[in-house]
Amino acid sequence: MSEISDPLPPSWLEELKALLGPGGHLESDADRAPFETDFRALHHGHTPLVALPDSTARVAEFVRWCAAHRVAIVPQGGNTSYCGGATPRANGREIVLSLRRLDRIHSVDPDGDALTADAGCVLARLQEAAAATGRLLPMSLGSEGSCTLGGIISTNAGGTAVLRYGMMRSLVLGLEVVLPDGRVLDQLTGLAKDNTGYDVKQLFIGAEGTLGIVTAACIRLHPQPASTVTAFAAVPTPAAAIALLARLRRAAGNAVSTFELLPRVALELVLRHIPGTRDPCGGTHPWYLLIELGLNEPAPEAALRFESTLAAALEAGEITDVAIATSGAQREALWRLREEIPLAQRREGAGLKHDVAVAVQRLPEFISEGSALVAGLAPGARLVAYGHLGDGSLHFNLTAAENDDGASLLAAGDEIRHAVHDLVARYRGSISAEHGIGQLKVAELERYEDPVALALMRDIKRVIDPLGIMNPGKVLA
Ligand code: 2HG
Ligand code: ZN
Repeated sequence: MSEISDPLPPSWLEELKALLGPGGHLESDADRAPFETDFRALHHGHTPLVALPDSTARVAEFVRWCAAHRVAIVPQGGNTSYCGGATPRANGREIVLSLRRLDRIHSVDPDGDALTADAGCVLARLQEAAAATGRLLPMSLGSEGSCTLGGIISTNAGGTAVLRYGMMRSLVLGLEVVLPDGRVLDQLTGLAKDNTGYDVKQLFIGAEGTLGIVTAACIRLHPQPASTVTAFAAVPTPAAAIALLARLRRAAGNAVSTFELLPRVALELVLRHIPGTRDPCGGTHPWYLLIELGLNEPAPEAALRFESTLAAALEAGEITDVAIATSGAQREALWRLREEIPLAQRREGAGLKHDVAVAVQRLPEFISEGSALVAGLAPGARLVAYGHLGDGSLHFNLTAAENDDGASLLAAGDEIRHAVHDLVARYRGSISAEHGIGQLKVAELERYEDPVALALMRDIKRVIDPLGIMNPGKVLA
């Protein structure tokens, strides 16, 4: 860790503590520690104190003070970033601003299909609040028990229902944002239609806290489907999986909400490391899919129609085996086979992650070219390429060979990453499909982003945050 060059004067910290009020900060080493390291333990920084304001007005006051003193701010929600986007750097001059005390649900409006809440609300709580009124908040991801509304907006989170409902951006109806000079942008209107000039709130979605601090949001809700059907299917190839997706869409339109691909090795890792899991299909197959549809017809009809579509897919050779959930418990068991892959991969040992996207139709070609590429660069390593096939987004991850401590895989990490990302660039894909840039991929963004887009990003950053106090070193160098 680099040294603390020039600590903030103690009198400044006293001023800040007074400004933040009772319960408004954390200061001891033990209290700060969880805020100074990211969830993957890849990044370690230092903050002199963690600010915990309890209102938007207090956030604004805090930001005004930071702007006046040129002190940098690192906004943090549930601290579940995969790219170190919410971890301070090691210079000791950046103050972590946790939004966790901003946790009020303002309103849930089932008729207007909107929910308004503070940035610090945990996603699972918002999903429950929506469900209690018969509505669906369709953002769904592994960290939903700890990630926060402000965090998933600031990172434009994806998850496992993007195919039907889009990424977080498509769920945002309104935002409240504290700007880097302390002004408050109040666009908590919840309007579905508003064509009054530039839609400035869009700038803050996916900006990873580099342009301002999201303090509250109005989110679009959806009707809850009358019934849900869930299946785990074995497929011979990714191309067959894509043919199946087209078949399901012909039969059920946009009811397909989840279409997740996983290779045999991913299933094996889950079966090995996650107690209570079991393989629902007979035999071994190279690829599997977790499929879910939310339908408007009652359960018996929905199940019959789904089964007949899958029977036709079996006949066409698109799938080779399938297990359909017939109870809530079975559905959960099938979901665990997909959701626990990241944990199982972690438990298996050292690995590399690549969060990439290419056009859905080109994914099979990308997977075979990419497999050959990494086999050459990391002989023996296991490719665990899984993810959101329906969105063209894959976690093109590697795990070291069995009984290998992974040292050589990690040592070759940069070379492998560049090779994978070069391939992605040739496919005109994305080097960060859903996890963002944070501090991990700043150089990658510079290397692969369209120069015109990059120049515009820098212009926007300069205009909105001329002092450069908002989450410095993230997204842009
Ligand atoms: C998922 O899809 C997450 O499960 C995590 O985006 C992916 O751990 C990963 O590489
Ligand atoms: Zn993912």
